[in-house]
Amino acid sequence: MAGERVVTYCRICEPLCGMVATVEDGRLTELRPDPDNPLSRGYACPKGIAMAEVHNDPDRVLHPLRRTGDGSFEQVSWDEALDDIGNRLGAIVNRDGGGAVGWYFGNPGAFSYSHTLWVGGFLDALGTSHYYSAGSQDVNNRFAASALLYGNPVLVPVPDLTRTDFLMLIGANPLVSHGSVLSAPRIREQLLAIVERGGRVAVVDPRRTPTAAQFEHVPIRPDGDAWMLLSMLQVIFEEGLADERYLAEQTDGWQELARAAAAHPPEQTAPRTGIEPDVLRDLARAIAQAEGAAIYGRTGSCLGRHGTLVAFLIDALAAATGNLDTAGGSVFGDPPIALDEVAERIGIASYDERRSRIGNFPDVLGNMPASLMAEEIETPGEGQLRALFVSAGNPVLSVPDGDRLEQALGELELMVSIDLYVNETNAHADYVLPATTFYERDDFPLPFLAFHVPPFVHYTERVVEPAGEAREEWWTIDQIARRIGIAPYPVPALRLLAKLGIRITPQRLIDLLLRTGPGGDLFGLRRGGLSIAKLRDRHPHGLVLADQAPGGVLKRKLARKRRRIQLAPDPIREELARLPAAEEEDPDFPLRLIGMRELRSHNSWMHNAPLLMRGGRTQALRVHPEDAARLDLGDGVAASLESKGGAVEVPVLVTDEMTPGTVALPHGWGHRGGGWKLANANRGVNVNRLASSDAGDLERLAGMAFLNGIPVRLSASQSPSIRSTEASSAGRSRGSAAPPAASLGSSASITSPPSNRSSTFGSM
Ligand SMILES: Nc1nc2c(c(=O)[nH]1)N[C@H]1C(S)=C(S)[C@@H](COP(=O)(O)OP(=O)(O)OC[C@H]3O[C@@H](n4cnc5c(=O)[nH]c(N)nc54)[C@H](O)[C@@H]3O)O[C@H]1N2
Ligand SMILES: Nc1nc2c(c(=O)[nH]1)N[C@H]1C(S)=C(S)[C@@H](COP(=O)(O)OP(=O)(O)OC[C@H]3O[C@@H](n4cnc5c(=O)[nH]c(N)nc54)[C@H](O)[C@@H]3O)O[C@H]1N2
Ligand code: SF4
Ligand SMILES: [Mo]
Repeated sequence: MAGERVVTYCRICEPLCGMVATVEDGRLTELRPDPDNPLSRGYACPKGIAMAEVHNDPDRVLHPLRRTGDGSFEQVSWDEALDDIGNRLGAIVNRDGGGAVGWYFGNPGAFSYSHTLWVGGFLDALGTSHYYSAGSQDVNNRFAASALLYGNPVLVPVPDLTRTDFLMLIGANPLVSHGSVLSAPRIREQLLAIVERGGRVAVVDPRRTPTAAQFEHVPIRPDGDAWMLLSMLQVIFEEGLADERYLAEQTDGWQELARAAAAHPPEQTAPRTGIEPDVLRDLARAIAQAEGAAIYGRTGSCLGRHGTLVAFLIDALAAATGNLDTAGGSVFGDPPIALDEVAERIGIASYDERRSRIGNFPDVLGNMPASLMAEEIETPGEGQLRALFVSAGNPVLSVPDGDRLEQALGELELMVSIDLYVNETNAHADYVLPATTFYERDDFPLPFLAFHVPPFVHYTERVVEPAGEAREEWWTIDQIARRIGIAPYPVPALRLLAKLGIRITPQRLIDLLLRTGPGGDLFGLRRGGLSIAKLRDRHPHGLVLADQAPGGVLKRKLARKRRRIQLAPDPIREELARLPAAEEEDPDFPLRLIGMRELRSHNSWMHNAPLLMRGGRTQALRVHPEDAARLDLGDGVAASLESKGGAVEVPVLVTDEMTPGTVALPHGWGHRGGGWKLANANRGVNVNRLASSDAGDLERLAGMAFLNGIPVRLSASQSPSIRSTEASSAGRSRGSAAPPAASLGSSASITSPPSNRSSTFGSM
């Protein structure tokens, strides 16, 4: 194969698989899995391979764009764009203060340490609370729970996959998502290994997902997780299975938690969870009796009405059974940069230190609920949101009630986006500024360091120079900051130094953090310690730091602060008191809508890659055969799906992988109008039109959007506008027409997976 091979890693999702890029004449022409990456060992999924098409996409934005009077965009120079943005932003800040400026930071941003650090610094320097991200649609409840349990939102446990005997997955589908808040390449193999060594993997999910089909499926009613966990605790305390020594030594408030759980025996919660009491008792006993049991919740456990309580109860169950911070249980990473300590020192490890102007929600890591953005723009008064930046995000599709947000965006005085594409959101921006892809920037997996089991670090230089006039986000942020006279640094001391003319780059900052961290070389004082240069020069494939996750990390960290695990903090007590005894039924909306992810989609942004769109695939609503028969809906039939807030028309896919009464529709579709032509040609619908952005509908403790378990009704569509053939091709394409998962053996070719059954296809 011609061209230079450059070793790097993928940054689409959290396993961060090793990649080898082929570079010809300065162009990235091909991506292949890196056989020498010690964790991913030659594995990459179809999205990772297709990233070459995103990178070279003719629809990609490569020059600064300015919106014209008729709503289209024209190319302008960087100076022209930055000067005008600086002037307009400066005028808003002078008039209303920094608190009128906001930022929505999307999911791909989190994969870039420089982007993450400079956005935080920019907003801190402005002194604004309008910081929004994908977190309130994803994981902020998990951070809030950690703040309540451990006093630090960034201390998040991960399942000790290599040693656990019992893994309970709650609302996670890692065979498709590849794992999240957990960086574990080849996760399917890791899960299979648990079973092979005599352990169990139970998957609590309303849908028989590929992960559930492969292991033990425990179907649950949407949003029943809090009741399920309370019942498991009830069984554990009632049957004397609790590890009282662990509880007495390391926790406060466990008796109170036990009393709260006592009110929820499995028989009582069965109507709410849909789980047979015997099944739940068996699960609870198995966890208590396993040598090491790990309980792991992901988005399906986060996006109901009680996400923070659920995340809290997951760790409480681990603590009650002595499985927290111990081998084979839920463990805490101990990476070479102690992110929890750094975050504490520079003041970003915050929870409930500020409240949102609308709805009085607590901040989580400085983030406010993104569902509130529209209302923050619409509502006059002190702190009204007047200028909004959106980087690496598409909230019109990803946040509840995109229609309302879209309207509100039109009321802003200034909107600026930094992105690879003109998407459904930044189509409303005054400027769209071209970002580099991750292959055009250096990276270090700062936010994911503690989520690797075993601990692992990796550094990569950029693989190719930025295409066109694309620039890294931190550079763009720095340029705008200079024009309004601020320094966008995440550390207050650095902002002071900037006043003396001393400026720093993210590359310098990350090296400083690494070298002075627990694994650092202390600038030569610690032999064998790490620096960025050392990682780059000696460990291009990444470096495994230990065979196993260390145990006892939490104990050590809490001891230093003279703190214990809090099992009955006030906000949780109040939340428990608020838990309704029964589900609120509305006969007008008898079904429950949940989300799902697809192997060949990545939220909203990979529908323009031809490799991923092959086979005429489109979005479809999964409906159980019983519900379909009752409603007289067949495969491919167009249906109207309505919630109290909105309606969409979708083709139906009848499948017994659903539980009766529950329907599933993927998010990230509903493309129109932006610059991505192939995506627009396969548009689908925006499921989040059915979700509510009202403050009263958000989860109280972290402002989580309510996206799983939305009450809906379904009927045959009256409109002939949906082509029914699309739906049936959506069903068929899962097995046959999809691109193969890549695996690199001795030859550099992509081989087809051994099986094309939908339960195993391409997920590892
Ligand atoms: N291919 C692909 N991979 C991805 C992404 C993608 O879009 N495509 N997105 C990435 C991102 S941003 C993230 S955050 C991760 C998410 O990673 P995961 O959370 O593992 O991904 P999901 O497939 O959404 O899994 C959530 C599961 O929860 C179930 N569920 C829904 N409601 C409930 C409920 O009330 N209770 C329970 N117990 N389960 C419920 C759903 O059926 C679904 O199977 O995936 C990442 N990886
Ligand atoms: N109903 C429902 N809604 C959901 C979810 C769900 O499960 N159900 N999941 C939620 C979750 S977990 C998430 S994470 C969110 C995602 O929501 P968002 O983060 O708002 O949206 P994405 O679809 O990830 O869009 C990312 C944008 O970033 C751009 N981009 C990609 N790489 C880069 C880069 O390196 N730099 C820059 N500047 N731009 C880049 C892409 O072109 C795209 O426009 O969706 C949430 N919404
Ligand atoms: S699973 Fe796929 S998208 Fe995720 S990091 Fe690996 S190759 Fe990239
Ligand atoms: Mo996410």
